Amino acid sequence: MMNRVLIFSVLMAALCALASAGCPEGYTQRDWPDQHGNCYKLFKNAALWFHADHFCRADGGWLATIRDEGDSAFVNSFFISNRGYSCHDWYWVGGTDALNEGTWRWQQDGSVANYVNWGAGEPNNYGPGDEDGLIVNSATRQWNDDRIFGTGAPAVCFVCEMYPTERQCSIVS
Ligand SMILES: [Ca+2]
Ligand SMILES: [Ca+2]
Repeated sequence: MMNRVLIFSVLMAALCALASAGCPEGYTQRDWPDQHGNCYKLFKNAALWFHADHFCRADGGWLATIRDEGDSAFVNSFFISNRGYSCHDWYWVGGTDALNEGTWRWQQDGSVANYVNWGAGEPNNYGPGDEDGLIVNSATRQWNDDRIFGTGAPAVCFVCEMYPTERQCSIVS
């Protein structure tokens, strides 16, 4: 009898945890277990990388991370299917080499980008200032480094990412 009660409690707790994972309004949850079912939102506002990074942080997340081919495909199709008429072909994600020129890291956790998908000749840190923000061409999924603020910095749509929310879940016994 005790065992049954215990098993029931564990089962309910597990169901409760599953049911309570979710995303804040405006965010879409990715199919678990891909990136732990993280939440994504496309901001259809043209912004500099610098500002885009700030908006994602303000929401409790980060500019999207692309750790592998699966992330690249997911984030790109998420962008394409949600962009409507507001966004152009390019969007910002969370890679930057602002800290150390040439070393690309993710804003999510500062980890070095091992998977990369640079377009031909990129990253080139082109121009008088640094190009330290990671911008993606949705037509090819390939990357370019571009300016994060200042003269010539592009303003484009951007994708924010965050962990699923854990809501309070009480079991009445
Ligand atoms: Ca750079
Ligand atoms: Ca470049």
